[in-house]
Amino acid sequence: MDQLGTLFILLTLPNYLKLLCNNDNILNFPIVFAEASVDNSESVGCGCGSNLNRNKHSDNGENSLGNSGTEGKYGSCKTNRLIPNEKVESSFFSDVCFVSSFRTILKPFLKQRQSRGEKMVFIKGKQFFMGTDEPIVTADGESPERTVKVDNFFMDAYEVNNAQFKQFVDDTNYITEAERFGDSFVFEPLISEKVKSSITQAVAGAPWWLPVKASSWRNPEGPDSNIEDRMNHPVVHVSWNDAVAFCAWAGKRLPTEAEWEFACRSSLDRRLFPWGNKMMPNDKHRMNIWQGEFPLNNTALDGFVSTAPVDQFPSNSFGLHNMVGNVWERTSAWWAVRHTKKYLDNPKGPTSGTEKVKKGGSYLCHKSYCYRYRCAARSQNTPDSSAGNLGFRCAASIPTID
Ligand SMILES: [Ca+2]
Ligand SMILES: [Ca+2]
Repeated sequence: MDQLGTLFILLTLPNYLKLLCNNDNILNFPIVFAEASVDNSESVGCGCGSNLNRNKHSDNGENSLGNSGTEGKYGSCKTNRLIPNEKVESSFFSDVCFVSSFRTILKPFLKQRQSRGEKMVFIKGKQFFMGTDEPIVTADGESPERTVKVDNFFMDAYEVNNAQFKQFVDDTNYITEAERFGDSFVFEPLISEKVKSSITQAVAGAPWWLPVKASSWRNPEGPDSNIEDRMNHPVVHVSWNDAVAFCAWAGKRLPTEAEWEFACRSSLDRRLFPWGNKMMPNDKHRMNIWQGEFPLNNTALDGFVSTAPVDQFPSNSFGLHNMVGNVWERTSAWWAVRHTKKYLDNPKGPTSGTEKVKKGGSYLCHKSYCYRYRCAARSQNTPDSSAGNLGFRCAASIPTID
């Protein structure tokens, strides 16, 4: 593209987007304000999957769901320790708008190939309160509340689903880390008796997680399972590294933690959930988590024992679905639990670390042990770890001309 063409597109891009945002693509979602007191008295222990990290063996370079014996962060949890399994702002834009033809509009600015955009939402960045001064899982570094500003950005309306990931794999022959290592973690009740009978280990502190050979995004519960009837469910058993590869292929990137949390809160300051403080406004389920007694009895009153379609449940006011619940979502940020209270402009997080921040909780979360299906909540995994409740969605920056 010559310089004149580039200049023309640069000058007209905001108007293209404005057109999109001023027609049927605008979705004016009602914002549900719901106030309720929060009971902080219930205990929150281990088992959210932060202990499902692969173990790098320094002696032989192998990487597997091995036994590191490292002390975990919560109570008696042991990070990654396998045990014998006894049983086995811009004036051009509206605040948000859908850009269903994201790639078409932005194609001249993107280095990747044809559209894999799916539905994205333009989010007008601004200042917000990140974290909370009323932490529930203190050890996770949910506090202090700090004033943060994010730039304008795009966010996937949905978690990446199996159909999208299959398109990526078909196009690139990409092999996920779970496939290369030969195993991944699966929630025990979802595993068939036949597969379960061959497993001899479980995870210390979270014995409901089992390392299952040949489990992967194609075979979420092991070799005798498949995704044929789950193409619109979130892809799982993908590592942070896999997620980064997918987003790059799609011409996108992972969201920063600040972007993710801002998108989750969707203009509501200091609320627990994307829609307010009441978990079930009007007694209706708004997310896919666990009902019943964890881990023994999942009543699935929300309709789902495992993953739900990525467009299930109402969106938040930004038009984003399942920001909390369904599957955990990776961010680009390295994990740290201490934060400055200083104002930060578009923070990216620590410059290095060993684990990556994940947000939003999953279908396995219950208030009694993993009350992390809140916008301020956070947890972590190593970049190569994978499990049946770990997924992601992509973000994208507003294009600029170098
Ligand atoms: Ca559920
Ligand atoms: Ca989610």
